[in-house]
Amino acid sequence: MTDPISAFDGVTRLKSPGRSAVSDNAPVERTVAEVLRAVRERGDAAVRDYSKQFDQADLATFEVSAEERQAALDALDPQSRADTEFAIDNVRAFAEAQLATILPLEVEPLPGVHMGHRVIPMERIGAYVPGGRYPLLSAPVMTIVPAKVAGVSEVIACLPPNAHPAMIAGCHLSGADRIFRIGGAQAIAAMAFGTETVPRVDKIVGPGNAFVNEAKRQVFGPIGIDQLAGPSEIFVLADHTGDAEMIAADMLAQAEHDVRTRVGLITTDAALAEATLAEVERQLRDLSTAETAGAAWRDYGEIAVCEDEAAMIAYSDHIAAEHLQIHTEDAHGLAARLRNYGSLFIGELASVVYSDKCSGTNHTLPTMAAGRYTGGLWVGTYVKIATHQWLTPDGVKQVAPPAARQAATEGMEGHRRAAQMRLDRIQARRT
Ligand code: HSO
Ligand code: ZN
Repeated sequence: MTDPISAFDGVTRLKSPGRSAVSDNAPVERTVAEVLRAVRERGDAAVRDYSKQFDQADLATFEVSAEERQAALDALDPQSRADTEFAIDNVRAFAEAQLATILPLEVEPLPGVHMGHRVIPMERIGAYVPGGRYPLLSAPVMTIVPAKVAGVSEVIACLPPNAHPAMIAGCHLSGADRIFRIGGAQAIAAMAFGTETVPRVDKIVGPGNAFVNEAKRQVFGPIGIDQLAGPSEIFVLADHTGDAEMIAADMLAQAEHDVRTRVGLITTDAALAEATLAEVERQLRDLSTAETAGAAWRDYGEIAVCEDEAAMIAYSDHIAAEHLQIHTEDAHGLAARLRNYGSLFIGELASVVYSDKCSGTNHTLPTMAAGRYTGGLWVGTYVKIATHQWLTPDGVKQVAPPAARQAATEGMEGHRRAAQMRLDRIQARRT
């Protein structure tokens, strides 16, 4: 994990983050291990107990019925429904275009040795839809729609029992096959192990609170997970052309998510740094979510002034921010030189908030420097690239001798025999 407070070459800070996001996870680990064990052993009964204990919910059935889906849809005002459908259409169109780039392969790299891969959708996935501070209507869209585009046979959605009804409508419109009112670690446990009512899934996706995250980490192995989601992050790279008002607005937009949101400006322009610092304070004065956004800004906000563009790039690649905006004269030129980020927003017209809601790229993205090794959720999250091969006698003649020799060297007699046997048969047939 990157230490946000440490020094970095060519970078001076006008404002440093007050804290580093590292916290002691041991109590969460213990609670989650206990929840997982109980759900594995007692199924629905344990899910029911934890729903009472953690979510104050005493539900006769977990699954959302067809009538309840309809009621949630009816309760959604027409404009919200149209806006959700707009987001669904855009996320679907981009996922379809991306799927078209994931191609099957058949090659013959050695004469007679044929190999390739197939693109196989997963059978059943579980989308965790968080409750959280705000009912994020785009959250189910981002996890469910690309799964359907990928060709997943069954998409299960779990959301906390007290989630806003609009979230049920969002799951339904996105195409969830089954929806369950189960939240927290018990939801992850139910989907990972299966219970009397919740089927076991192959992979669990979607962000959640610390308990959800830890539960995903603990079930990983036999069950796939997308990634471990941390608090949201936004960084802006800007030069003298940057607009302090816009930059402050984009930073505060993400800061209102959570008091641990990490926001920052990295700039080559000291005057812009000063102006943005003042602008954040000015905008916080009348932002209705200033309590959260202001706390995030105080604790995790930063403004870094870089001696040149190279230092700006190096520092940005070090952070690997979840969302990275570029507000410079040649934004496309700078974009091409960056390596680590979750998703990139090129030029000041491309605000993160558009992709948060509806423009079409996925908003479930790597945080806590995971952008160094992965991109965000996408249609490829829901398919497997699985290899295969087939050989002709000519192919066997090429690979059998080296395989048999290697096995002999290693003392693996069983391997040597199996390798040699086919060659012997082919040669026997010839004579
Ligand atoms: N920024 C969040 C997504 C979101 N924001 C949805 C608002 N609505 C995750 O990256
Ligand atoms: Zn957001």
